[in-house]
Amino acid sequence: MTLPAAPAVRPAEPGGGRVWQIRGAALSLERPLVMGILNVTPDSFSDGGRFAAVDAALAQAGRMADEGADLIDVGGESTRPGAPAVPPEVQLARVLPVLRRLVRELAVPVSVDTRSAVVAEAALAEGAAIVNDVSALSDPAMARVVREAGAALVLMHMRGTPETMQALARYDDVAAEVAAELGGALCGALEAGIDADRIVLDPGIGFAKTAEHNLQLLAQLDRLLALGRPLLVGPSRKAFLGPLLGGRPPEQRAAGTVGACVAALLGGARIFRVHDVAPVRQALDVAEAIRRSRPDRS
Ligand code: HH2
Repeated sequence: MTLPAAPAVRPAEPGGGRVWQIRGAALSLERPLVMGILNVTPDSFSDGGRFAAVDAALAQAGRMADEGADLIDVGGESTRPGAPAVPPEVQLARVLPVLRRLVRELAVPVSVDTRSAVVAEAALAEGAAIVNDVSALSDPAMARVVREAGAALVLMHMRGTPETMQALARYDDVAAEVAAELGGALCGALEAGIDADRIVLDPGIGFAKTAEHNLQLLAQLDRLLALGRPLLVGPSRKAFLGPLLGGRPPEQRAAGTVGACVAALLGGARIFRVHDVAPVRQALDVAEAIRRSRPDRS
């Protein structure tokens, strides 16, 4: 298989000196950022149905902000393996009432987790600052919507769709292939006129990956850092943790999630999308202080 060449951009430093330009603000990456997950869905794999009512969603977002979340990621479509696509109008009915109040009532930037340009455009009109697109611009209108709003963009790696992706989890060298495919998505976003400093990249833990692929990716984040953009990771409560934790169900995987986040931080990730904000916040702050204390840290 011939892989497209990675774009010629400066490697991102895992540590200081970098900012992520989001809509209306520049987020410093000096300190690791925690993105709290707010799924307003009936069927998400670990919290489906818990925050579908607006008041419950607002309360959960407030809790996550109090616990140290820097961002809140709102989504109205589960993307767990096998999940069917949710029509934009259904996503909008779930997301907009929550997003409107979040933007007014919380001093934390909000991102919208969607593959649909229609949903992204409406969410941005209500004040969202970031589009988190797990399909890395599969909707041909998405790049224009992001660019015109001056929004930030998360480009995540996946193959196929959530319905088809697990059959596509075949790699000779997962880190090289994910880097090449994400590099292609990054080039597409840049060519569409989205500023590089608004874009972060995500290996897509659990998306068209086996458990072994997820571990290999988390162990080789430096190969994705070579693309020159900050890295976001989303290992939170995911299935690959289960066998490592004696088969614990998703809601009992917070400590395992902490382990994955700390390993990813030491590998160069700077943004962490998680359900369990308090323990991840504490762990990252301590791990970062230790990382910064290395005498050889450049
Ligand atoms: N994972 C999920 C959803 N969105 N976005 C990014 N950038 N990275 C991820 O790893 C990621 C994501 C899936 O997790 P979750 O939202 O908890 O579950 P569900 O898709 O079932 O709602």
